[in-house]
Amino acid sequence: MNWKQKLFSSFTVAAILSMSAVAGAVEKKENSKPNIVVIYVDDLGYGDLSCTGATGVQTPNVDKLAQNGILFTDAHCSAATCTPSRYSLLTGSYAFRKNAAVLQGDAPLLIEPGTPTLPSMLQQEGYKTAVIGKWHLGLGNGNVDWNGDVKPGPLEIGFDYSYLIPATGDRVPCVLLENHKVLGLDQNDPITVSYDGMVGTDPTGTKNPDLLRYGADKQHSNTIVNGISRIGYMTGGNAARWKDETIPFQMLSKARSFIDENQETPFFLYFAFLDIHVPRLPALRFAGKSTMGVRGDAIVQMDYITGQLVDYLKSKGLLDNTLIVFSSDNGPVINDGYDDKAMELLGDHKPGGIYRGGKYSAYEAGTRVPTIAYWPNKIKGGQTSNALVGHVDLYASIASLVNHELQDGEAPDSFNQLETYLGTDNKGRAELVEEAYTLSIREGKWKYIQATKNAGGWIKTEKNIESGLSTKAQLYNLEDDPKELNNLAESNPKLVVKLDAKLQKIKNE
Ligand code: NG6
Ligand code: CA
Repeated sequence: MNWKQKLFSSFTVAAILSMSAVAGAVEKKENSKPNIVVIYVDDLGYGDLSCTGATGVQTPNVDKLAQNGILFTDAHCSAATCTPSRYSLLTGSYAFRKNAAVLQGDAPLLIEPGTPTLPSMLQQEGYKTAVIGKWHLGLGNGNVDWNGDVKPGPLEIGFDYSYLIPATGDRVPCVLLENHKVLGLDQNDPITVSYDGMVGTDPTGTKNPDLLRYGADKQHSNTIVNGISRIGYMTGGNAARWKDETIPFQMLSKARSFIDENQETPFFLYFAFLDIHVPRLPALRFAGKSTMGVRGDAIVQMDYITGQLVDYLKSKGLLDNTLIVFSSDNGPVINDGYDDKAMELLGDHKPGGIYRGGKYSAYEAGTRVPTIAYWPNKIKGGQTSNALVGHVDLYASIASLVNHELQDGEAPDSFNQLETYLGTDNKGRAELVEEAYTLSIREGKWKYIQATKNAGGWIKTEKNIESGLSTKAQLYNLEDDPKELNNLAESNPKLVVKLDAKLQKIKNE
């Protein structure tokens, strides 16, 4: 309460009591548990926002969240690819414990029903929960029938509502699911999906390159949907196939309905963008809105939709008591399989900011992603925090926020960092594991990257990204050398042994 509100409340108790119905409703909203919205962008790099130094694209709506909230400069998703990061976000458990890796579009559900999850914990605490957007955590039991009830899925692990892109934008099946059903499916045109070989007679990128809007590499040259060849084969489901251009708007519309329906209870919305992952097909109204071609235009679209979502919460009188966490599931990639001119049009924009590497990489740009916490009622605006934080901690931090006591085995790798997330302290984590085809550990200014058997040459040759993998141990002092240019492992053998032992211990916990 500010002084005006205090004055108002002390002098007008009687008046409020006489207006109890209306005032009671206002009080209830103010005192009740906050709504929680996690906005998770796909493949957005540390430097991809104007508030983190982007050139070539402006993100005024996201910048506003940062300006009126906290911008974290050393926050990390759990891994340098999508599935493991999302697994950790929802379970509060490191993804290496589950061997979580990028999943195909027909993979079974990775999180077993019964596993405590962020949404199931919030359900227990009286929240209504929804996931809207990219899932990529598997669906079904391993032999999913896309024409029937597609389950288990989000509804079986803690979400009350789901509206899903099943895997990635570049993987079949290219259909949207609402709860257990494929939306708009004509039962006379059933869907078959395969990652083993061709099904049906639909054109593919390999056979029909003349039908493509973008050229693609071999892995992305299977079934063509909406003029784009994808990874994997599908046939049928023609009426249900998505138009990439309209997905963010459909997501926004579903988010508004979810908010409408649940405005009287606290809610948790996991809003998982498809942008700015490939294929990048922003709606026409965003064409040319950046100087970077479709990758930049997709960032503009993401920013616009974020603004619309925030405005909607505001129009409903809900924004002040909503905690919004905005971030990304892994670092940036420019060329991820399609000839969309993202590389040619990049200019001097640095998608990973000053950091080395990118998506797939063990260097900092792999997991150090722009992260913003915003909550008008609680978070003082205009803050920048350099505390070391991990998205894996959102589970325990949010649990603390809603007074949920963690049970044994619940969110095992998640630490309560609520004070840091709310900006009332700047401590952050003492240590944090980063994952990217190897494991690294951060401790204060130090970062140790474990040696691997091979140096991940494909990341450089196929993606033009420095992998950060090496057959030798690596040790960096990020305070003096944030770009990870000077490997200090050989001159600090004791520290290497110590950090390696620490990592092993965490692995064996
Ligand atoms: C890779 C895909 C890439 C992307 C990635 C997952 C290649 C050749 N292809 O297998 O395009 O889909 O998986 O991205 O690398 S993620 O953001 O969902 O992790
Ligand atoms: Ca991703």
